[in-house]
Amino acid sequence: MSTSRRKFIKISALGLGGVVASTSALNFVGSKSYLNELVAQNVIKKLKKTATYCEVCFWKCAAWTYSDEQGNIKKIIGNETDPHCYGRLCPRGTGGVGMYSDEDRLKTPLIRTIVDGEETFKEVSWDEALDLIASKFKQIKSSYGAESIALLKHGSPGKHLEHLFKAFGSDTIAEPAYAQCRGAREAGFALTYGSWVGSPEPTDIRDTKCLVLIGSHIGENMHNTQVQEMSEAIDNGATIITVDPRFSTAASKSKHWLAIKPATDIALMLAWMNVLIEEGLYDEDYVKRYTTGFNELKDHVLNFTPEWAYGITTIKPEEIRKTARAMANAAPSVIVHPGRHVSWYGDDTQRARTVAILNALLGSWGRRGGFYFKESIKVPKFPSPKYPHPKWDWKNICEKYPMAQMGITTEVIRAAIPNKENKYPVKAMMVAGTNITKSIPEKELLEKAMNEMEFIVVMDTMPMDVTGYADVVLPECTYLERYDGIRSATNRTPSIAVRVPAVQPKYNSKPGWWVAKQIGERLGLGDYFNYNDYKEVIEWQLEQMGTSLEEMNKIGVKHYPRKSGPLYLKEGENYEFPTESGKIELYSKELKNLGFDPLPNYTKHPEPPQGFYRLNYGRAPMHTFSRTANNPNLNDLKSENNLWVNPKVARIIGLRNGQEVWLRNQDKITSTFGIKVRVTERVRWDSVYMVHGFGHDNKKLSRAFGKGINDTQMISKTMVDPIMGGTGMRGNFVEILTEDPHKTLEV
Ligand SMILES: Nc1nc2c(c(=O)[nH]1)N[C@H]1C(S)=C(S)[C@@H](COP(=O)(O)OP(=O)(O)OC[C@H]3O[C@@H](n4cnc5c(=O)[nH]c(N)nc54)[C@H](O)[C@@H]3O)O[C@H]1N2
Ligand SMILES: Nc1nc2c(c(=O)[nH]1)N[C@H]1C(S)=C(S)[C@@H](COP(=O)(O)OP(=O)(O)OC[C@H]3O[C@@H](n4cnc5c(=O)[nH]c(N)nc54)[C@H](O)[C@@H]3O)O[C@H]1N2
Ligand code: SF4
Ligand SMILES: [Mo]
Repeated sequence: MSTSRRKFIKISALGLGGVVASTSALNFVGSKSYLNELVAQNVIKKLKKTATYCEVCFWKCAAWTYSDEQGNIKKIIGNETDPHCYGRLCPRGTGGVGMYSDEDRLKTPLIRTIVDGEETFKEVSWDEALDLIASKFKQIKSSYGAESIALLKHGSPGKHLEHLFKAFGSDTIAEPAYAQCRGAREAGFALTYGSWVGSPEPTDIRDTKCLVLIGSHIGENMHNTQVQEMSEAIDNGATIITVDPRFSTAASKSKHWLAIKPATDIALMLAWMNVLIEEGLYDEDYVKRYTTGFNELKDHVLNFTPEWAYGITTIKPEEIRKTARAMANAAPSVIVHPGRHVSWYGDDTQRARTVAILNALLGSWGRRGGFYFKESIKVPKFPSPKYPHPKWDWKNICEKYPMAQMGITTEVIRAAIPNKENKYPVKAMMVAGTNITKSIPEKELLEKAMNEMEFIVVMDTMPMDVTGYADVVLPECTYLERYDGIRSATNRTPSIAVRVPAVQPKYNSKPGWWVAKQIGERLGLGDYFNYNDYKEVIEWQLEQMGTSLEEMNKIGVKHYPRKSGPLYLKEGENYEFPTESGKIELYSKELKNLGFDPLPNYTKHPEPPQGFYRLNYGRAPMHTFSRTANNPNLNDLKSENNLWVNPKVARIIGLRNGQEVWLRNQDKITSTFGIKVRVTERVRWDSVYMVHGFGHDNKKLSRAFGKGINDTQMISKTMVDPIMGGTGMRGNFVEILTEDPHKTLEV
């Protein structure tokens, strides 16, 4: 097969008619005051109120959608009783209505076709699209096995498709929210405590006396309750210590900002351990009772003094000692936050281990103001036949990485590239709710794999970049227009929330559950989809859980009592951790047996060559990854990203605030678009910074097209975590170009 079989098609090739929707800016004065305003104006009484949970990010805040008699969504407001939001949505959740009203949405199914020798998409009926998918799936199953069809997914639609795939016989499933996000953290904590941190993180921020943020930029990272609890903790006098090479929003609220040299965090943490142990500040009783390997750790960190770390991290020894003492002072009500997007430098599981060990020395796991013991309630599974047993699955593809506990997207994608040694070839793929062209770096790998695959289906709400690879594009309706699975919250106490459609699906879009059922039936898997409407599934489950859809429509969130015991350890309690030793494993025999360092070590990472700067990226409060860049309400608040540049660098290169520049990375990849400079002391002189998710190159995204630079385009070099296969993305270096490189080329 020729490698250029599949031409990348931009949906702009189509003349889809657009319905003009309101783009008026929403008033982001905070949900509660807005609610009061509506109540005062007597508006709210006339509006219909529907229960939902937010899908703008994966914190899944429970909310109320208010719509009028004509079916227009007027407002989305947080559910007061929800432990994920305490009645307040973040700006993105409030602006979620823009996902519904965006006139650039995918409107009808599309099939790749050839017109006058040119590949393009044609609009088709659902039947035509679904029939094609089913016949291709059957054909690929008979040639290679169902295992050869992979699913890449994120969010609610993924759950429905996962059911379809497992019923069909494929567990070749992965998501960027693992290997490109929090996978290394989960591996590091699982190795130490025997369990994942999980989402939402069981950090008892509300009651903490000291919160240590290591590259966790809460405040820009808008994970709702963490932001709210952090602000409460600050009001209550908690000490905030932020370790970040950039003066983040969190750093601006901190007593101590440690402007660490990028990629040196493990050295800082080893020095903190050294101080805690040498000065006898660690929780001796906790360590004795609950941990194993303390003596090995003590010997290990003996020489990692603050003076040693100073030379590596650029943080003064006195500052290291002062902050270590501040943590010990607050202990056990102290949290060294595990972070979330931790795929940074390739030694990320070891960095997560360092964080985990520090918390153990401080005795914060299972303590008030540290980490609480979380609990959730199990949602009963709707009756359905057993899944067949696949001959191989994602685990086989990822076997090179012993601690991979979920599918690694990059490995699953690589498996599509023919290779004699590859016993587990991927031949087709379905992508749902994930924009892999922006969330997975290594464009070359992606393009090669996409070209090789025999069939690709993309289900999205928007004509995102990833649709360009598809043979079939399916328009899912937004979360405001559909039922989805019951959200079971893992929190201080268990609770559930439901998602009920507030309005009918716009255009010719359909819910993900419906798509899964339709494909399933065409594949002869009707028994797995024994309902006409997903509503029936929820109704059945709710009944098992002692409630009903009627009740849930009134309350949105239902709370259940805790059953697993207290939130924290009792004084002197004997507690068995789910590790092999039953203890917190400071020294990891498991890692040792696998041939890795049983105790974390600092390793030096490459530094930017002369004239280059380390590319740093992060979040903006009003956007989620690449998914909201075109959202009319959120685009109104921030339509492009900026390049943060230190004044010293600006002076050397001669840059002004607001000047447009382009970037070229160490592999000579030049940014497609330009970006405006923001000269600021808030970033170190050795790095530049931008918000992830901008620089869209599909014209069909009318508001987002060409706005800012796509950080992923500049990440061509990755550093893979040998323990769990995560994609370290922070080892790329860029030079700043003041002339438009594309213009120069044309001359
Ligand atoms: N360069 C770089 N890469 C990164 C990151 C970074 O900061 N920089 N962050 C990493 C992290 S932490 C994560 S978790 C991942 C996230 O990566 P992704 O999971 O790819 O996240 P999004 O960019 O939000 O892509 C979501 C896609 O789902 C679509 N979508 C939204 N709502 C729905 C829906 O209801 N149904 C369907 N079918 N589709 C929907 C959106 O239009 C979009 O195309 O990216 C990782 N990759
Ligand atoms: N508004 C908004 N909030 C979100 C999201 C979103 O898209 N939008 N996405 C959510 C998701 S899925 C995730 S995973 C989280 C991600 O958010 P977090 O886990 O909080 O953070 P990261 O993206 O890893 O890191 C960003 C911070 O790390 C700093 N940093 C860079 N290099 C280093 C280093 O070497 N050492 C240290 N100590 N710091 C460094 C950067 O300056 C930046 O402040 O955000 C979540 N919250
Ligand atoms: S944190 Fe914001 S975007 Fe995420 S679920 Fe909650 S309201 Fe929605
Ligand atoms: Mo993430």
